[in-house]
Amino acid sequence: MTDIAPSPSQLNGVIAFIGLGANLNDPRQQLLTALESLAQLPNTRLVTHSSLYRSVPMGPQDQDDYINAVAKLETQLAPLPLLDALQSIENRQGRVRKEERWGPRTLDLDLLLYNNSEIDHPRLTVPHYGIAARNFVLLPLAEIAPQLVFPDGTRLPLLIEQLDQQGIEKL
Ligand code: ROI
Repeated sequence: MTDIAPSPSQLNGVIAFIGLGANLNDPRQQLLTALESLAQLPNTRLVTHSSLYRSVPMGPQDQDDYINAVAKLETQLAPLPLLDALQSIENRQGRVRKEERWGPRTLDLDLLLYNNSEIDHPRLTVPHYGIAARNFVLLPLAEIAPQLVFPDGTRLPLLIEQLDQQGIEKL
């Protein structure tokens, strides 16, 4: 009997969407490096990602514009191991967690959605709490998953219709 290792294209896992954001230390490059790291995660395939977007900061305005994107993964990692993997990518790219709420950051990786699951854990809330109100999440998400329906039945196209699309530009 011959053992044949499954090639990444045969991986069967669940779909997870990751929000990427950065506004320090060459934010475009931060996102490109992070996308490469996502593609290297174990037992995971980077299915696709959105364009990069430039967005005005939500929160304190005395910080630079952000670069944002959304990535679609197929993964066999459970939610918390996936969260650990995302945080280790953030840390490798020089993320320092500061006291200041909503301050600038070199890289934010948010687990937005995990396989139509609703997760309420001390370390992890899925869907991500800010998802429905943030144009820098919804627009890139709609670019790669235009017909997406959230676990609570909310339809992404409806949110996009109602969305304030000021202050964001596709690059
Ligand atoms: N604002 C924008 N435009 N993009 C972000 O990714 C982002 N991330 C944050 C806060 C500080 C809330 N503001 C942001 O964490």
